[in-house]
Amino acid sequence: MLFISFSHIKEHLKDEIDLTEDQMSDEDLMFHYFRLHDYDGNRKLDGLEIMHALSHYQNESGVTDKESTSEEENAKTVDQILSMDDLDSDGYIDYPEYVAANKKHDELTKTDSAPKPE
Ligand SMILES: [Ca+2]
Ligand SMILES: [Ca+2]
Repeated sequence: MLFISFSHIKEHLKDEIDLTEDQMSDEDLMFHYFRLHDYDGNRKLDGLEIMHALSHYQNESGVTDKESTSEEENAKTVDQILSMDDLDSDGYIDYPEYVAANKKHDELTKTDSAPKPE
Protein backbone atom coordinates (compact mmCIF):
# COMPACT_ATOMS: atom_id res chain seq x y z
CA MET A 1 0.00 0.00 0.00
CA LEU A 2 0.94 3.62 0.06
CA PHE A 3 1.32 3.49 3.78
CA ILE A 4 4.94 3.21 4.57
CA SER A 5 6.59 3.52 7.91
CA PHE A 6 8.40 6.74 8.56
CA SER A 7 11.59 4.91 9.26
CA HIS A 8 11.41 3.49 5.79
CA ILE A 9 10.77 6.92 4.34
CA LYS A 10 13.67 8.39 6.24
CA GLU A 11 15.96 5.67 5.08
CA HIS A 12 14.91 6.21 1.54
CA LEU A 13 15.13 9.97 1.62
CA LYS A 14 18.67 9.99 2.90
CA ASP A 15 19.73 9.30 -0.65
CA GLU A 16 17.36 11.80 -2.19
CA ILE A 17 17.71 14.92 -0.14
CA ASP A 18 20.36 16.53 1.92
CA LEU A 19 18.62 16.66 5.26
CA THR A 20 19.06 14.82 8.49
CA GLU A 21 16.14 13.11 10.15
CA ASP A 22 16.10 15.63 12.95
CA GLN A 23 15.39 18.47 10.59
CA MET A 24 12.27 16.90 9.21
CA SER A 25 8.84 16.62 10.68
CA ASP A 26 6.67 13.65 9.87
CA GLU A 27 4.71 15.88 7.59
CA ASP A 28 7.84 16.90 5.71
CA LEU A 29 8.66 13.27 5.25
CA MET A 30 5.22 12.49 3.93
CA PHE A 31 5.45 15.39 1.53
CA HIS A 32 8.84 14.31 0.23
CA TYR A 33 7.72 10.75 -0.16
CA PHE A 34 4.69 11.92 -2.06
CA ARG A 35 6.77 14.10 -4.37
CA LEU A 36 9.23 11.27 -4.88
CA HIS A 37 6.57 9.29 -6.68
CA ASP A 38 4.94 12.19 -8.46
CA TYR A 39 6.99 11.73 -11.58
CA ASP A 40 5.31 14.34 -13.74
CA GLY A 41 5.22 16.86 -10.92
CA ASN A 42 1.52 17.67 -11.11
CA ARG A 43 1.12 17.09 -7.35
CA LYS A 44 -1.25 14.21 -7.90
CA LEU A 45 -0.51 10.52 -7.97
CA ASP A 46 -2.18 8.81 -10.88
CA GLY A 47 -2.65 5.06 -11.19
CA LEU A 48 0.73 4.52 -12.79
CA GLU A 49 2.56 6.54 -10.17
CA ILE A 50 0.79 4.65 -7.41
CA MET A 51 1.77 1.41 -9.08
CA HIS A 52 5.40 2.53 -9.20
CA ALA A 53 5.24 3.39 -5.52
CA LEU A 54 3.83 -0.05 -4.78
CA SER A 55 6.45 -1.99 -6.69
CA HIS A 56 9.13 0.26 -5.28
CA TYR A 57 8.02 -0.65 -1.79
CA GLN A 58 7.80 -4.34 -2.59
CA ASN A 59 11.33 -4.33 -3.98
CA GLU A 60 12.72 -2.60 -0.94
CA SER A 61 10.94 -4.75 1.59
CA GLY A 62 12.75 -7.78 0.25
CA VAL A 63 9.87 -9.51 -1.45
CA THR A 64 11.31 -12.11 -3.77
CA ASP A 65 10.40 -12.29 -7.42
CA LYS A 66 8.35 -15.40 -6.84
CA GLU A 67 6.28 -13.78 -4.17
CA SER A 68 6.05 -10.37 -5.70
CA THR A 69 2.60 -9.49 -6.88
CA SER A 70 1.81 -9.58 -10.54
CA GLU A 71 1.04 -6.45 -12.46
CA GLU A 72 -2.55 -7.52 -12.53
CA GLU A 73 -2.66 -7.70 -8.76
CA ASN A 74 -0.95 -4.37 -8.43
CA ALA A 75 -3.55 -2.91 -10.74
CA LYS A 76 -6.23 -4.25 -8.42
CA THR A 77 -4.48 -2.73 -5.43
CA VAL A 78 -4.28 0.60 -7.24
CA ASP A 79 -8.01 0.38 -7.88
CA GLN A 80 -8.61 -0.29 -4.21
CA ILE A 81 -6.43 2.61 -3.15
CA LEU A 82 -8.22 4.92 -5.53
CA SER A 83 -11.65 3.76 -4.44
CA MET A 84 -10.75 4.20 -0.76
CA ASP A 85 -8.60 7.29 -0.82
CA ASP A 86 -9.55 9.27 -3.91
CA LEU A 87 -12.02 11.33 -1.95
CA ASP A 88 -13.16 13.60 -4.78
CA SER A 89 -13.14 10.76 -7.35
CA ASP A 90 -11.02 12.57 -9.91
CA GLY A 91 -8.88 9.49 -10.46
CA TYR A 92 -5.86 10.89 -8.66
CA ILE A 93 -4.58 10.89 -5.11
CA ASP A 94 -3.57 14.45 -4.37
CA TYR A 95 -1.52 15.43 -1.38
CA PRO A 96 -4.40 16.20 1.02
CA GLU A 97 -5.95 12.85 0.11
CA TYR A 98 -2.63 11.15 0.69
CA VAL A 99 -2.30 12.77 4.11
CA ALA A 100 -5.87 11.82 4.98
CA ALA A 101 -5.20 8.23 3.93
CA ASN A 102 -2.11 8.07 6.11
CA LYS A 103 -3.97 9.51 9.07
CA LYS A 104 -6.78 7.06 8.56
CA HIS A 105 -4.25 4.26 8.49
CA ASP A 106 -2.64 5.57 11.67
CA GLU A 107 -5.95 5.52 13.42
CA LEU A 108 -6.75 2.05 12.22
CA THR A 109 -3.44 0.89 13.58
CA LYS A 110 -3.94 2.65 16.89
CA THR A 111 -7.44 1.35 17.44
CA ASP A 112 -6.46 -2.13 16.45
CA SER A 113 -7.70 -3.76 19.60
CA ALA A 114 -10.85 -1.67 19.85
CA PRO A 115 -14.15 -3.36 19.08
CA LYS A 116 -15.30 -3.03 15.50
CA PRO A 117 -18.00 -0.42 15.00
CA GLU A 118 -20.79 -2.53 13.61
CA1 LIG B 1 1.61 12.91 -11.03
CA1 LIG C 1 -8.61 12.89 -5.86
